[in-house]
Amino acid sequence: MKLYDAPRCPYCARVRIALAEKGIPYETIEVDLRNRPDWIFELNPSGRVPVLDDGFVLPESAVIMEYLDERYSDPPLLPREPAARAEARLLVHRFDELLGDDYYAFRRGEENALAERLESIPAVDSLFVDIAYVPWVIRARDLLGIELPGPLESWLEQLEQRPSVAAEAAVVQGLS
Ligand SMILES: N[C@@H](CCC(=O)N[C@@H](CS)C(=O)NCC(=O)O)C(=O)O
Repeated sequence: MKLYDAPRCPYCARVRIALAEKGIPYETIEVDLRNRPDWIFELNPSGRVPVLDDGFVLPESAVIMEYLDERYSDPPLLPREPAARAEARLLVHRFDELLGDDYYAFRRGEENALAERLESIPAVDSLFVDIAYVPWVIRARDLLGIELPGPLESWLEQLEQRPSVAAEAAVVQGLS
């Protein structure tokens, strides 16, 4: 398995964490986001990472996470029950409006509601949702210097007990 990856990219981080949770060995091919090679557009017409190659080429972090969860079922990321699975997928589908849009507005120095968004990050019992949101929370704390609200800080501290998430926090430390 190959992952076209960029350490700075939180979408790639979703996939790194999912791969680590599942203990899947893979080869990393680092893509320079400031000088993207032409061949990345052949793999993904948008030129974006992450892209997974598992004998076929798959872009889009949330789709990759679902693929990995189906292909390697242990440990499961999505809950078992269909309703809970649907709810988890919905929260990831709504990531932009629930966090992403305001995170990037903050980063661009535009008006934003990042503080409110961080107060109300969806708290559900789903590793799938946790993995989909945690890369931005780590970066908000460690790259944007934002003091996290108490409950979110506790949530992150708990997640950082997992080697997969601790490894991602170390990647971010290496960026700053
Ligand atoms: N919807 C995509 C977004 C991926 C994405 O935006 N990746 C960024 C890096 S963090 C990228 O490749 N940006 C290059 C560009 O937008 O041209 C996903 O979930 O995988």
